[in-house]
Amino acid sequence: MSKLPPAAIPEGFKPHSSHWGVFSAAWRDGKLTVAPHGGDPDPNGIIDNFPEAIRHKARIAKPMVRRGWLERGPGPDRRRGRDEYVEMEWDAVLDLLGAELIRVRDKHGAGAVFGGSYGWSSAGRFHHAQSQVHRFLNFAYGGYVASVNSYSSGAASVIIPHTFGGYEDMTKHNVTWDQIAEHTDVVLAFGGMALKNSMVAGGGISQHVERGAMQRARARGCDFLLVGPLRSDLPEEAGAEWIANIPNTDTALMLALTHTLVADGLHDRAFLDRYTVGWPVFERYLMGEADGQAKDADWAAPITGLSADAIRALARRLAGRRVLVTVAHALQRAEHGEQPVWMAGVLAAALGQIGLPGGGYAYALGAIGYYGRRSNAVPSPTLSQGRNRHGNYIPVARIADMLLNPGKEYRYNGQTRTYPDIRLVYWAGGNPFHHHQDLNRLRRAFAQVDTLVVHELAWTATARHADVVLPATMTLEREDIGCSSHDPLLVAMHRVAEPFGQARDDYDIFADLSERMDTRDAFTEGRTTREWLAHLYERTRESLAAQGLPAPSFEEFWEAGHMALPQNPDDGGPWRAFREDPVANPLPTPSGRIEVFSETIAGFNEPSCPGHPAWLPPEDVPRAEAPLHLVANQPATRLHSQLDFGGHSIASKHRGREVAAMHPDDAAARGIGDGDVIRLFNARGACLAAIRLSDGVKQGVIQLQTGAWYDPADPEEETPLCVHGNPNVLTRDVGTSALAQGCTGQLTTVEVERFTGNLPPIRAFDPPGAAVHHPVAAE
Ligand code: PGD
Repeated sequence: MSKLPPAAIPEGFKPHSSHWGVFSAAWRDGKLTVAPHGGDPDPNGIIDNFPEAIRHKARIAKPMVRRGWLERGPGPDRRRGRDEYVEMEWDAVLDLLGAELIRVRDKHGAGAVFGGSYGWSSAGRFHHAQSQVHRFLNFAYGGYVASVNSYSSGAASVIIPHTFGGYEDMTKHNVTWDQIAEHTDVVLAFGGMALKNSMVAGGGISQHVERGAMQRARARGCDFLLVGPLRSDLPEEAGAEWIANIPNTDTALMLALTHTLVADGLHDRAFLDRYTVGWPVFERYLMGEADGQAKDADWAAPITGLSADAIRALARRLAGRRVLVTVAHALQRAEHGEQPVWMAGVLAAALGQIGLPGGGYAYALGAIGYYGRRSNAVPSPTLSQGRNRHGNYIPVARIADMLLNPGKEYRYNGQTRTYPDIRLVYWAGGNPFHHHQDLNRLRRAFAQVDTLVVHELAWTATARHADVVLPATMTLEREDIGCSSHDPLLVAMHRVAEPFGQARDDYDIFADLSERMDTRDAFTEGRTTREWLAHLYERTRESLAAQGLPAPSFEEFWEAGHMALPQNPDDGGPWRAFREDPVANPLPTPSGRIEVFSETIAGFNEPSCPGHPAWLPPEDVPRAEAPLHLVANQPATRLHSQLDFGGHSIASKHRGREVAAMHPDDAAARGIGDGDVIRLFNARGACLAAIRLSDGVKQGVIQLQTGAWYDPADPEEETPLCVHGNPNVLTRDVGTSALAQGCTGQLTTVEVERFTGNLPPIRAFDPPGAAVHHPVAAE
């Protein structure tokens, strides 16, 4: 990967984009070559996964049907994930699937189809796989059981609307990186702001600015304070001080910081009076008047693993300075994940900095690339998904619960809801065997349905559990438009390669299936892919024209390859306006103010999420049989599980196995040396990984990033060993609380030991066994 002059597309290269960066690509001597966007100051190396991935053996070349499903027909089957596959021709497989879709629709209706299809798929906005599935099901079925929220921010996206107002306002229209570089004195980053996370943005990103902004802020004298168990969660450029607390104790630390501020009279009483509601109720809890326990530094010290003096000193250091509090998505992907999201805003309110340039609270700043930037002044092209008239949904991370417990009641956001009885699951553009927790439980859940359909470009474990596997094109094999709402570049994603084998675009597959459901015209609106791109582009062009700006035709945009978009001013968004006049510009909360105490949440009567932020001790804590915290975080060398077989991802592994990191003292106590293969295990499962020793990992913690493809040593077993290093065989499938039911995959507890047995081979990227289907003529 070489860096190019600004905005140039090298001779013979075609423009394209990915969630991890805008780039261009060409074939040179039979090999795909990629170059990052010339205007990108800090390109993301993940684009280097493409060259090896594009023609890799892990790609799916033909439609495949699971033998058991083909021979015995639809129905619950624990052979999923264990069976072999039968190759079929496109027409035959679409006939078969069309008939099954009609059977389920006629017999069970839209409420028996789960079409949530969560997943990031690829950057292009037209071939966005989730939108394609939803659109198809909305026309073919009139709807489907959907999923709400995300694995990224399941807890935050539910609590923020109750307590601070709009989730988008909190994350996307708030403090920017430019403001930090210019104004901030202290960035107090709970969970850090790891560049591997901010270098990714759904829809694409043309300029990775975070490293440079931290460098500028630091050079001006800004202090970065990293609270968390991994030193690598802020880059070297930030020159951060590392406050290594015990995982999932941040709420206790925030309470103690706030307690010191109040006890010392350093809190901003005028701000709290004018801009918040419920502070007096919370203050009684904080100071111990409500329950007899002051949440002071002495109380927090043993919980957090920090000294009481250090906590007090930290609080005093914050008072009176331009402080920005941030909380990584990771913190709320854990038991009671709502609490640090809420409490961090209360701490920022006590400091009185909310709404000032570079100050206050910016939840998830640094956790993903579209936060901390200016928004575009024109709308992005987006595909309409149609209308889901069925209306039922689950919180996204409750999928296994739903499949295993049809008819069971559960609580979500103040409601009592009932799990539907799902017969057919349709997935495109996601990998539940990457994103979900307790994968052995997920296998049992997928064994319950009649039919599991998956569109995939490669043989992920999800594809290996499907009944019908339809080969999808990779982004480089089709045309699209790349953009996100906070990146100033619209990208004409040109086709760079022919489809692999018989792979087809998700759109074309759904168009042909719609034919079998009698909904083709509604689904396609009579447009080819190129016509759709021109159609979707028109909304952006019209808005440019209405603002009197140059508005090139689609053909001109396509020919140029890129187009710069105008952006809105960096004006602090609704937070600045609220600070300036809270009556004229109230927050969209019930009170119009920051809710330190929420009557709405208190009214839900959930012990797992009371009416103000509180310290709720987690259940999953280190104990004899699982004495280490496992941090299962986002990977640096791929996006989630995507292209795990690409060169950049493979290069980060140790002899093919994923690499975990732990403190040398924890390793020595277990006779483990650098580079050894270890077994991580707990009551739910076990996996192998190689080990790297690092004093940048807090003692008592082991870190294993997500995204290594699940690779069971013996798929016939109920809880097989994953030989490759997928931590989701170990994580817990429980919701954050009864309020949000978010994913808690970031943290669990494990034991580890040196693996001394014969090393099992890694077969994650080998296609499953297959036979050719020879249709037999009817007698
Ligand atoms: P990806 O690996 O991006 O993971 O979960 P997600 O399911 O989004 O999956 C996308 C899949 O789409 C890939 O298999 C890719 O091959 C496929 N694909 C790409 N393009 C196309 C296309 O055009 N068509 C089709 N049909 N398929 C395509 C991510 C999720 O994981 C997220 S967002 C988070 S934040 C969570 N993070 C954690 C975590 O921190 N810790 C744990 N333990 N677990 C997590 N899971 C979550």
